[in-house]
Amino acid sequence: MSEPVVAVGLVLPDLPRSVAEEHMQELSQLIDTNGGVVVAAVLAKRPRPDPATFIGSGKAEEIKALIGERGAAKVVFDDDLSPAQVRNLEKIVGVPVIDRSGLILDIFAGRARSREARTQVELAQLEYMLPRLTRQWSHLSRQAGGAGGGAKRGVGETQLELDRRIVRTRIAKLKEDLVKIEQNRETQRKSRRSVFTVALVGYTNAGKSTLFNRLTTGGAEAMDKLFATLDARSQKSAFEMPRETVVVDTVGFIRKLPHHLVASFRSTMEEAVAADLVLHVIDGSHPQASEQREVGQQVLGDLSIEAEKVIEVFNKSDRLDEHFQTPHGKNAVVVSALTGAGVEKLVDAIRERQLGDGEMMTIEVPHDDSRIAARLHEVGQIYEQTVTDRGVIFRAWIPRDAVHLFHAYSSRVLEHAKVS
Ligand SMILES: Nc1nc2c(ncn2[C@@H]2O[C@H](COP(=O)(O)OP(=O)(O)OP(=O)(O)O)[C@@H](O)[C@H]2O)c(=O)[nH]1
Ligand SMILES: [Mg+2]
Repeated sequence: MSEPVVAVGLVLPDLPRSVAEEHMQELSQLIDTNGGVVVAAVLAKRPRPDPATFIGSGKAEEIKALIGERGAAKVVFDDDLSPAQVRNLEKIVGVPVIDRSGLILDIFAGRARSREARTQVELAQLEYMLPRLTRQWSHLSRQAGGAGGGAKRGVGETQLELDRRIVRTRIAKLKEDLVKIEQNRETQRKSRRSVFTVALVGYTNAGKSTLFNRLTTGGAEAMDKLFATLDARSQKSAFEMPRETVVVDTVGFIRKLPHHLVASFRSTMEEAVAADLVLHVIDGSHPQASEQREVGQQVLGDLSIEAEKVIEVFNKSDRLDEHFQTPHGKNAVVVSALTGAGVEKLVDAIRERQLGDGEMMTIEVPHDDSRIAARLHEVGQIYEQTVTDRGVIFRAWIPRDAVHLFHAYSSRVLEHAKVS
């Protein structure tokens, strides 16, 4: 059964209410992903956060009443709270209070499968927990299988000091483990240096794994949950490419991602840094698409990934209405990973990146024009050919200096001709 939760957000003067509501929508998705259900959502409006209770003690009392009314077991905040704010709030409302980082860390902990992801999440959790350890805290050293094993209290050391020492020791151990895991990854990456790697990055739930499955022979789990993917997974391209190509799926981003997670998932995101090409997947149908795009750009910037290495992939085109502004230029493609629409264009864009100076063209050669067919075989790289009653339609890469030879045969020109 889902745990009943009260969701709380704060509206500051510079935030439009509609945006605050979208953010609450996302919070409720996070809560749902974590096995909870929102039984009441509260937006508190204030000029600034209250240092003691974040939302003010009056609002906290209102929430307490709501909890009683709706039978809620927990309160979840859309923002991060200081340890003192959590304590003060819990005193008023009488149920556990979870902040945004705590919630996201919980989700990650529930999803982590590989040794690397589990190490990364545990490290982030402990770093988060350390300043929050208090005397009321359950004693770590007594927990079977807990962080400390059989640590004993030193002379003059309080239980709290012991708990902190146990956590710090564990943090140091996890950091060492991560260094080893990273070295392994690095070795693997070096062994495939001649391979062209394409990394899929972007906001959580944008459709990275669905697109990964389209571009490869599949196997990634895709679902309507936030942070379905935590591990970087790589697989060969299912499409024929000029170079041997591997596609890498990665962990998603979210706005206000807990900084402990950013730090510990750095090695996973290194996959994007090391990639030859980055596909920044954006859910174009999302009401917050432009904010999500900015979050992605921010992360790519933080990773020092140059813009030239990035193609923006506007996904979920099957859900777009006619008002959607189709992005222009070589660095943007519109696809539906679900239906496959536009994927061929994206694959062409990847091929073009690999081949450098040239263009992917669709060229229709009439049956009686053997001269141009010969020319095409001579200078082009042919990926597909379809025989029709009029001629043969080729998908081919043509070097820049030969593009003009085929203009009259390219389907773009043919389509124009049909219209006029
Ligand atoms: N309508 C529509 N839905 C899509 C499309 N692509 C993906 N989805 C759906 O969006 C949801 C999220 O897809 P995923 O591929 O898991 O997204 P992701 O980016 O890998 O998400 P995380 O791993 O959680 O960060 C799933 O329910 C998909 O079926 C698309 O082109 N159109
Ligand atoms: Mg995924």
